Amino acid sequence: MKKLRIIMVGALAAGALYVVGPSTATAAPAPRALPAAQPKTGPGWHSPTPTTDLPLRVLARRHGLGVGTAINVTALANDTAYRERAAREFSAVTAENVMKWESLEPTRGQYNWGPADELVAFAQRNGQKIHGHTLLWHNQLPAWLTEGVADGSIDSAELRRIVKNHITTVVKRYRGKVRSWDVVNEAFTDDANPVLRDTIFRQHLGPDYIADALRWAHAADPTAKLFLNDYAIDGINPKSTAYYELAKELRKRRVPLHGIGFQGHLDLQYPLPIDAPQNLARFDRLGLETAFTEVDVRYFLPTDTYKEAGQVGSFNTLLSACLLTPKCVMFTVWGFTDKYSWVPEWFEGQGAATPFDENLQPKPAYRGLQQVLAVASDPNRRRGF
Ligand code: 9MR
Repeated sequence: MKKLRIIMVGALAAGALYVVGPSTATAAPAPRALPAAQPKTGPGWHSPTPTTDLPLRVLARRHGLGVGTAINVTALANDTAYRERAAREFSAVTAENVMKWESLEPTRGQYNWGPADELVAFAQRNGQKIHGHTLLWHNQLPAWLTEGVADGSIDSAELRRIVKNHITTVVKRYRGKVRSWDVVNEAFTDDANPVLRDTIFRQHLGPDYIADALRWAHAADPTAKLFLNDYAIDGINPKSTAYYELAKELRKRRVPLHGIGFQGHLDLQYPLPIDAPQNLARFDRLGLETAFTEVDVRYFLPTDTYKEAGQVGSFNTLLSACLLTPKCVMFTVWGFTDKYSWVPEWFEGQGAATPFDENLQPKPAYRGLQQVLAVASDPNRRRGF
């Protein structure tokens, strides 16, 4: 206590010296004239409150940015408040599960298009673009495929035909409807020296399977933007650098790769990827689109004000990184309400990771996104400073 008091007295004294110092030593310089007040009307002026409380899709429009959400198709069918909020807030949607291989082709040769078609119809009714997720992923593959490969009844040549056929069939069905596809999802390992994951695709189609998949998808819909998508690549780290090197090589070989998806699954117990703008910039310089594709910010419950503030800052960091990147086209959250988030099921004790609570009411994280969209000038097209 005594020690603390001494420090405080010292600090006060230092402060007093600092304040008194300059005026006794030399005359204070005359303040520079303030610029004339900016007019509070006309283009570029956004008065704070009334125009900030607008749906995200409206606020994002002047940036040319899509704001998206993953959609739970069961909730879409059964929950009116969910459906209305999804339509009102977002200009892009991603299927949380129903466009994955296991869901589209549960039995070999028998496609189950129903749920995916419902999502496409919903998006079209509401003027939303669709980000297709995902053509090739080592998870949520149909059992007939993984078992067939494991027991040798599907050999490498056949797997190649099956994969080509899957990509072609799915991309063609949604040609002109899906704006962009995650062609390969989570292709790299997580360790200090990331390499291509040892999936059935890597094993049986060879290391160039990503280029092949991109070419097959491009042939099926030449207008779709083709992405690679992964988690833990939001900042600069060995894994994002592995993507950077791969992207550079694919571009050099003129393989049709058009974008990189940064999932943005953040967790408050880990460092915030504050260098996301620098990371996205290097992909941007390769001529690629970028997007945050699955943003959520989880933490250990219960909620407190520290965590809430951390969550606001985390969402805003990623959104700002996107706005700072000329070709960052989309900012998508992985579910917009805690009511249906994947987080509590997968991480024990964690949750509250989305911008709306379980009653679909806006949380501070949502207000933060609104404010960043409202306040940000577009650094590439509209900054008039
Ligand atoms: O949110 C999805 C969850 O409902 C599924 O059970 C899970 C199965 O692996 O996949 C979740 O979505 C994942 C996405 O497809 C790819 N990136 C990570 C997402 C969260 O796990």
